[in-house]
Amino acid sequence: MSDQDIELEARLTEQEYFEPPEEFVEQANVSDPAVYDRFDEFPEGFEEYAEMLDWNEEWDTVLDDSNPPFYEWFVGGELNASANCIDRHLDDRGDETAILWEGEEGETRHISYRELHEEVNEMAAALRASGVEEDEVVTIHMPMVPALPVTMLACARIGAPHSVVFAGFSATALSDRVNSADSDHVVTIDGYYRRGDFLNHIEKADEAMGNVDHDPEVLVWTRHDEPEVDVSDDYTLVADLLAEHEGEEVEPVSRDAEDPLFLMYTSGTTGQPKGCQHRTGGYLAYAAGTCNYVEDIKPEDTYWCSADIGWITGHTYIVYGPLALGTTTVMYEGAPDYPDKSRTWEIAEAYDVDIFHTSPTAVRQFMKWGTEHIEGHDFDFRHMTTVGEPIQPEAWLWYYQHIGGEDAVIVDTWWQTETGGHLITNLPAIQDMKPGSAGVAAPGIEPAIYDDDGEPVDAETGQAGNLVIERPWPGMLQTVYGDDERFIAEYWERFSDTDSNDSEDWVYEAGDGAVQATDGYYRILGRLDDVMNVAGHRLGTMEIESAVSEVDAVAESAVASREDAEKGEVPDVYVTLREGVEESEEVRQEIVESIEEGIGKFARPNEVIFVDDLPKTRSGKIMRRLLENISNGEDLGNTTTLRDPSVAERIRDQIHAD
Ligand code: 6R9
Repeated sequence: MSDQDIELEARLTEQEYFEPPEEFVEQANVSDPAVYDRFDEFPEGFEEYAEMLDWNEEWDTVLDDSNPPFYEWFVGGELNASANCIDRHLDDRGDETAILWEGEEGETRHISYRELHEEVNEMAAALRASGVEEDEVVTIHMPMVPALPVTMLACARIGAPHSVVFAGFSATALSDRVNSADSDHVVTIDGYYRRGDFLNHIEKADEAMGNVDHDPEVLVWTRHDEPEVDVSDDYTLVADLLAEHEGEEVEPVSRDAEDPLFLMYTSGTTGQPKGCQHRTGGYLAYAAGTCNYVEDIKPEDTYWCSADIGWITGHTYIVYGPLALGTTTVMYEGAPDYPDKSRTWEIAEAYDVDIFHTSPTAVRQFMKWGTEHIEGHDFDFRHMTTVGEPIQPEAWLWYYQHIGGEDAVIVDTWWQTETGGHLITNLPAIQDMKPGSAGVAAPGIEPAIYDDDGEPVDAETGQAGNLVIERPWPGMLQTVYGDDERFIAEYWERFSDTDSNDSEDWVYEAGDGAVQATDGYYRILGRLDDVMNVAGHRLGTMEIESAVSEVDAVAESAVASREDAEKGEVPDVYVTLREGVEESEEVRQEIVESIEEGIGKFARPNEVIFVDDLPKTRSGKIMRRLLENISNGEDLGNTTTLRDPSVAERIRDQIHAD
């Protein structure tokens, strides 16, 4: 252990809870614990969030739960998300910065609400002129440039749900999503900067279009005034469309509260990702509400969430929530270590960021890089968030001391693509912080821990179990796009009485393990299903395996998660080869490439391990858990259900031979 580790350990042993600074509490958006009582008036409590928005038509029913799990929120209400994020701020805050963007090469753009209004209107006109219709899903494959939120908000304005695909996803992942959503329009960009290089991004769309089973129109933004890479003649340049629609205004379409706002594909327990479908009213209300109460955002703040908009965190906590509240939201295009490891703190200083939101992976990285990159940078956060994975108490304390200067609050927020917004988190002025713990239930949310038989586990027992949510909430997904059965099978079936029409009999299964302490705080232990969390990116082991199976030389494969000090988890791929194929560097390379092509470079395996056989149960199921034990150097545990226990032992001996 280093001196730093010893010091952190000592402090943690000494102190379990950390109080929010008085200065924070005094200015907090919410500091009265009565908020929890108000939200316990279920479902009416959630009206408090809906009232933060402007509605064209007031709802007449807060929650229709007559057909669980197909809940409907703010029924009868009508609104437009783009009008809520832009138009309604024009009178008071038109000249204030809505989006503060910094490109990797150092250029900056301060986009005021008025400018955002103009750009979104022109893009909305352009989309409409290209034939985008209300309720048509537009797939957007774009990096962290202002054109991305502009396109999202333009879609929202004309009532076309968007499906944003993280820019790091491969051509195959893109074509899968375009096919699944049956998108007739795909919006992309020529390229963007990453660690000083201009990446050709459009080539992914070029390749993807060959695998799309229909013929979508491709609209192309350019990172600079002119395209920097070849753009196919079949595509339409957005710049040309915008020129045709300069100055045009598009009346925001009044959307039913239940009309979908977007799809976000996420990994599950099968090879095919699921399109989580989010509603307009409930989602936006929940995004605005949690930004207000959990993130403590005020219009005059500068708020920086360093996630990528291509994931749910960016949707809710870079775009929709912050803009609905009329604040300034920061976007940075590039890598945190380009041109050097102090880039993050330079940005924080230059823009005087008040609220900073990042992932435990980033914190561990900053910690590894060392405090010398922070020193000398004059920034002062009032509030900091973590999301995406459990944060180890040591990393938490380091973040608290070195980034927060011991006078910022930290909120650890647990939630998922499916949940739309935070579900387990403290309200920073109300509860004390407890390193390593996500905290208590958010207002109105009813989490519980069940054992495998569906019996509630009492906090007093200190026992871990399945994290579930016993009551609906406005930010929850509506369904899996086009697949109501999968929606039920993935999230509800296990712990619900699916024959019942009483919503009390329906329980949402999160897929995470958790334990509740007697103080009511939840500690999240990680996924219990075949989903991994690599540097906060969610990946299905089955998705990786299906990419591996594309390689001819491979007979069978299994992906196991290995614990990693920096990324949290990384995938190890165990492979058996076909008869007559020898293991070789070429085959290994082919496997890695197949994963990069099928999913994206961010899914690259930690190791490819060639084995003679995979451990299987008597019924022939591969036991990934055993491989995980092997990858992590743990005991094999009970191997009696294996067809041939010696297989696991041989793999263990092969890997840990030295
Ligand atoms: C928002 C987001 C969801 C999964 C989730 C869990 C893990 C998220 C966490 C956390 C521990 C936290 N997770 N927040 N684990 N503490 N504060 O990350 O969505 O990409 O769908 O991932 O991430 O395992 O089930 P998503």
